[in-house]
Amino acid sequence: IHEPQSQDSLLSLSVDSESLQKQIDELSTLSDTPAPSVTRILYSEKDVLARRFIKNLMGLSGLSVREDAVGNIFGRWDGYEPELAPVSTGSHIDAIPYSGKYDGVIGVLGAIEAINVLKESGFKPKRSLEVIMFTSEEPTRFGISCLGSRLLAGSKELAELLERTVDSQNISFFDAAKFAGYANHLEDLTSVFLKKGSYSAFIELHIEQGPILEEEATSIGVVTAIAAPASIKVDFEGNGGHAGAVLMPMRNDAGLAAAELALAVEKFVLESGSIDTVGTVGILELHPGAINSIPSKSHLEIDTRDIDEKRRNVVIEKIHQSALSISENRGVKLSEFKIVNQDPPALSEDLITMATESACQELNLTYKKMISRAYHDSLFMARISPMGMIFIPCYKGYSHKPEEFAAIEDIVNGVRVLALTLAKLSLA
Ligand code: HGY
Ligand code: MN
Ligand code: MN
Ligand code: MN
Repeated sequence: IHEPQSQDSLLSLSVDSESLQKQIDELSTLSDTPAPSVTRILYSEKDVLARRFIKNLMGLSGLSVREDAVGNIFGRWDGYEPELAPVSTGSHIDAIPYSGKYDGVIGVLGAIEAINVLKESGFKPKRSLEVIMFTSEEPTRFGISCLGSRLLAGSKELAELLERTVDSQNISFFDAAKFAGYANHLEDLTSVFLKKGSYSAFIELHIEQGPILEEEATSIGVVTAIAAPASIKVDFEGNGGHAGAVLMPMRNDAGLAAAELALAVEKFVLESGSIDTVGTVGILELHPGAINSIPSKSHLEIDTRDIDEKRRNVVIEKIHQSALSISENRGVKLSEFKIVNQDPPALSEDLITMATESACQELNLTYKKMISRAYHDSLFMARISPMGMIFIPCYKGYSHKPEEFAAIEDIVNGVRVLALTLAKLSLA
């Protein structure tokens, strides 16, 4: 039997901040856009190189590495009671176009470093510890957010959808996955599904992607809930035509239909009655995209979220009604109105938030409970495991843009809280 381990040896152990910063900087160079931006798209060449980088670090930390059919990567440290459900932690390394180098990365590199800290302190895990690098948290390539964690959480509809999904270059999901070396079991994506109870706990370290911790000079955010995200794809079609020759009363301009709907999205979220309702039209494409040709097609992608699911669904319904009436009034065809995802929020597990809070207290770090307005793989891991998240401050709350920044001292605080929390959960 193992004598209760002194956790105070953990309190002292220092994170190797130098090598962690170097890893963050090196990983950021695996990008399709020039520094300081990072662009790393699912199954791209740079993504494959980044995956190799992560697997190598997992190996160097003595983790046994496995990958599933879609490229979720698992690095495991066996506990002395390996038959118990492990404790897991992790995040993503894919990056949307022209974004930053900390979103997701902190929760993967930081998790591996947390394992290093625990090993060096002589800690012996009872429950195995598993670091997970999730495939494609960002929706960039195939329009589906949290693709890897949705599958892990057992989404049958996603498994079916991926069989007929292509990206904007008409490359199928399966061909893209094969390019990245994930060729086996693609015919049966249900092999990715994890059973409920596969983990006793899942906890994710992530930058806040908001300004509160920095503004309040608080070191750690203990996340209590993750907001409910939804995304909608809309296509309008009109007759198009010559920008000079077609008189205004004869037009059914698909571009103006899109513009009207975009402003309607803003109106509906502002009138929701809560500051917590948000809406964004992040993609708005006009066809043919020539200055002197009336847009004959428009394609919008709408992201709307709220911490209150019902309030968010009211906004979605209003957007749908508005798309129909715009189509009617402007004589344009609403050729597509597709709700891509309409997810419920997720609540963190008390067991995990309490372990995190006591870790902060023992490490003498200030912390505050807060919600996450951004979604994360944790939103889906919560469907199969008790979930928790640890936030660290980031510069002015910037994220999804090259100015994203987290100070190494804050990253080190996050890694130490993660390490101590993992230790507590592993011995639970
Ligand atoms: O969009 C999000 O909330 C996440 O950062 N991908
Ligand atoms: Mn992101
Ligand atoms: Mn993220
Ligand atoms: Mn479309």
